[in-house]
Formats: sequence, C-alpha cells, structure tokens
Amino acid sequence: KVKACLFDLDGVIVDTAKYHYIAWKELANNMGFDFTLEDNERLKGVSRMTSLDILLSIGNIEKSEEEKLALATLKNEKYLSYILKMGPEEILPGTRDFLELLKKEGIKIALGSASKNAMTILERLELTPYFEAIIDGTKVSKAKPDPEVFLKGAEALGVAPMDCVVFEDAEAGVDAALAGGMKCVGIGKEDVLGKAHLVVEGLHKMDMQKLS
Ligand code: G16
Ligand code: MG
Repeated sequence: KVKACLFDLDGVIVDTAKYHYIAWKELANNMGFDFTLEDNERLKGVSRMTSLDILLSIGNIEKSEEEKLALATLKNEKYLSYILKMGPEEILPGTRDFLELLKKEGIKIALGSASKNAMTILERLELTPYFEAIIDGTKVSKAKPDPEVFLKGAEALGVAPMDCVVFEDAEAGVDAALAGGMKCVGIGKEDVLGKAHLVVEGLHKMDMQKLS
C-alpha cells in the first residue's frame, strides 16, 4: 500500500522552467550568444551550477570558478525577481485537488527538488502546509539521477522507499526514483519518461486507483 507521495517541483507542481529560461537567455545574450527553448530542455531537473556549465559549453565560453559563481548568482537574482511575482494561480492543474485527496487518505507528502529556491516557490504558491518534509537543493549533495533527494524525503517521513510514489517530469528524476527502489509516475510524455511505472499528462489525471 502506498504510504507517501514525493513530488518534484519544476514541471510537476509549477512551470518555473519558463522563468529559468528567461534568466539563462539574458545571461547568454549578455555574453554574446543565443540560448534557445530547445537548449533549455537540457537544463530541466539539473542543478544550477551544472546548468551554467551546459550554458557556457553552448556558447563555447570558458570561465574560472570564481567567475562562474558570480554568473550563477547573477542568474539567480534575475530568476528570483520573476519567482517573487508568482502566486497560487500558477499552480499546475489538479495539483491542489490531488494534494487534498492524499491528505484525506492519510498519505504523507514530501518535496524532492533540485532547486535551492524550492521553499520560496512553495510559499509563493501557498502550498507549504501540505508538505511534511521538504528536501531541496540546499539539503542534498548528489544530484538526480542519484536517489539521495528522494531517499532523504522517505526517511524524513518515516516511510520505506517501497511504499513511496515519486512524481517526476525529468528522465533523471525517474531514474533517481527507480534507483531508490520507489514507484514512479512520470508527468509528461511517454517517450521521455517510459521507464516510469505510469505516465500521465499532469496531476489533474491522477486518482487513488492509479496510485495503487
Ligand atoms: C529545478 C529545475 C532546474 C533547475 C534546478 C535548480 O529542478 O528543473 O532547471 O536548474 O531546479 O534550481 P535553482 O537554481 O532554483 O536552485 P526540479 O528538481 O524542481 O525539477
Ligand atoms: Mg522537474
């Protein structure tokens, strides 16, 4: 029986990818190269510093570690300026209803995100009270596909991995869930997330039957 659900943030609960994109694109343009929406797909679920490395490789640019830190900080400041304007209207369809359903059924809820801004985002969306545990980019040392983020979530909830279901929109996230011995529901397209136990279009397509 499913005892806990662990949610990724970007791409599952909210579409923050569009704000990451604007901020990265601005940074790229300032360095003299373009950054496309297609390029942005490669950054989904990836940590901030790894995202920057990918961006710089696209522009064929080399920077020192110190310069990289400054660039990452600059990007995050831009990103935050968009994030701080978000509100509950940006929650993806069906999310709140599904969280309510889980609460009613006594199923525990945790967040497992690569983002260091996850707490801020949940606050802006007014969803913080649903989450019994929040494991974000400030609490993990190994990025997805390493299962650390989800294993820490399960541990914080006191639930065995085999009794957890992970909701993920990125392939690396699906791999992380499976590596942790958890069930996984992919949010998005079957061709990218085929390894998940089930793939749905969004949380609005979820119900208790699909969970078991
Ligand atoms: C999210 C996004 C990634 C982003 C990462 C780190 O992951 O999908 O594109 O690079 O967080 O974000 P930040 O710069 O805010 O620390 P997730 O795991 O929520 O999908
Ligand atoms: Mg994601």
